[in-house]
Amino acid sequence: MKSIVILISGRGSNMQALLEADLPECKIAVISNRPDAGGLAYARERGVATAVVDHRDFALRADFDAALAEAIALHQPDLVVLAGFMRVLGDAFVRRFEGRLINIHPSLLPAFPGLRTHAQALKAGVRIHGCTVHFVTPSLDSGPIVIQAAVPVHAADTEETLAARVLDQEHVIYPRALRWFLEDRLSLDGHGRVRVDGEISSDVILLAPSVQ
Ligand code: NHR
Ligand code: GAR
Repeated sequence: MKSIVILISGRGSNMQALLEADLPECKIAVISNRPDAGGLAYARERGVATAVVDHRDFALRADFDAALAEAIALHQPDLVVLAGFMRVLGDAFVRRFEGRLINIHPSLLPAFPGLRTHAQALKAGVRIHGCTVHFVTPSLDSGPIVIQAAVPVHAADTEETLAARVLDQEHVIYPRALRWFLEDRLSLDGHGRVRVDGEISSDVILLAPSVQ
């Protein structure tokens, strides 16, 4: 059976969506870098193994990364899933798990990498925003893309209303990406792109604003 480790830093709604999705059977553990992460309580209630590696216990990022890597390795995971994990990971960590490390980012990458993505989108005036599941590489928010979902940006949107619309789609696409992984349908094509076996091509054109 495949083993998955989910890394969280806070609320953990993406982790919750993954735990609630009816995925093929797998072993799941949850690790947080914050002892007070809301998602930990939910995972414990469901009987999921949890651990905390508090980044504030380490003066050096490399030492935190090493301790986190050890805590993860105990589970011998086939995949490490960043779900609202808020610490940038160093090259050594990423290389150790490269090819089996994925993240969900709240923008349509390569637009708006980094933090405060919804504020960035509103400032840029884009009409379409969204979220991206990607493999993690040492270079932040720029690894091979697995799946994206788009949402319209409304004139009256605030960071909060836009974030909520994007988050709903995160909860749709992250379980889908994990299902593809568990069904062995994901591979890299050698040019830094992801292949999804059995993918159905779509000829739907999305437009926003959706006026005639
Ligand atoms: N690490 C690598 N090497 N590559 C990626 O693509 C990564 C990563 C670590 C996390 C998630 C990410 C996102 O989806 C992610 C992708 C945190 C920051 C950040 O600047 C940036 C991007 C992401 C997560 N964090 C601050 C830091 O100093 C701390 C912010 C905080 O604690 O609130 O690490 O956008
Ligand atoms: C999600 O929107 C996720 O995409 C984002 O933080 C939120 C976490 O919510 N991640 C990042 O911004 C990474 N830098 P959650 O804890 O409820 O899943």
